[in-house]
Amino acid sequence: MSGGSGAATEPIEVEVRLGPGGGVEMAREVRLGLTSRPKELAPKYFYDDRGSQLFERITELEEYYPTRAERSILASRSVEVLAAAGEPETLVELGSGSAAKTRHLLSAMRDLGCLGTYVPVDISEAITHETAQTLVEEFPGLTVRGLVCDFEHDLERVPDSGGSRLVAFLGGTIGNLYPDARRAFLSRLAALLGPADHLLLGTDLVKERARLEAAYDDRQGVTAEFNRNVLLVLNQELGADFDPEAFEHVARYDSGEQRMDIRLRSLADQEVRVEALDLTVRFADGEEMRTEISTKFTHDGLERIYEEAGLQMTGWFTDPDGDYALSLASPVEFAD
Ligand code: SAH
Ligand code: AVI
Repeated sequence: MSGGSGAATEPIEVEVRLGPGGGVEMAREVRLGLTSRPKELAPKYFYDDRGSQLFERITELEEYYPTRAERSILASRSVEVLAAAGEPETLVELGSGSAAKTRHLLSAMRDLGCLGTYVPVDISEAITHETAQTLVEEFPGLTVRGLVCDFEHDLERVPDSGGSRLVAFLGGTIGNLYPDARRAFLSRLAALLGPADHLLLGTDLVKERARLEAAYDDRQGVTAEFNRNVLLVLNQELGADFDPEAFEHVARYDSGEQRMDIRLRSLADQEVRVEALDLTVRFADGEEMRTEISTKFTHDGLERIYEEAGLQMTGWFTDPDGDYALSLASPVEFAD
């Protein structure tokens, strides 16, 4: 192991910053969501172990093109992306999940000789440990410094291992934030980036309604199961008694807002008890509760979004069909 100072450097260190019950402010947020009109739950609550596994199944579905499209860009252009990002030594990944596509970036970093540290940041503890373990086996010499947290809450706690950083936010997860939250999040991220750092952002692009709605309402019903899983999370974490079969999955494209609007529709008049909140919630037959938005972007729209956050786009990479984009950005304050 290590010699001299005796301070061994572990290949994997993962800090966990989640309170008991899985969510930093889960009780407060869920109470607010269930007592609002219309009712709403935050998508970060999809991702317990089962939710993370269901999401992995979504990424393999015929209808769900974003993962395939993003993988094709990373498989063919990672070296170019890394060169444009100044061959960073550290790869930070927000919402890292299984990091399945991230391997293309890590392989390219290894081939370029700059691979040092990987920093996965995710709200799901099990998948983060699993990913860290798999990656150190796959990339000998790799150091992993993970953080299990709500990245909106704990962004400033992402470990800084020194050297230049590429902060990847893949999968289109930025699209799951509302515009105000997105602006605040990107501004905070911009403030954390140094002169040699870059953001690599994955975004699904605007396209025709039929493809979008099929991608979020697959024939096998995996997305419906993923959506209803949030109810099981509430049962588990907050002692609720939701019957997931009493709700149906709804996925509509809102062309005005350019986003998928994902909901659960109550199939009956029903009452649900949430023990940990000492709350009884009524659902009317047909009442819809939003569980997620998934925003779709355009090149020009994204340029404006970056600008509002103090960032500037420095690279744009799409798949051959133009379904999906990876863009590079850096803080305006360091622009020449
Ligand atoms: N990047 C992967 C996974 C995308 S799924 C891919 O492209 O396939 C979204 C991931 O973000 C999940 O792993 C989920 O656990 C994580 N996530 C969602 N909201 C989060 C939050 N608020 N804080 C931290 N992680 C979050
Ligand atoms: C994680 N996120 C980018 C996915 C998306 O496409 O918005 C989550 C998802 N929801 C339903 N299917 C996939």
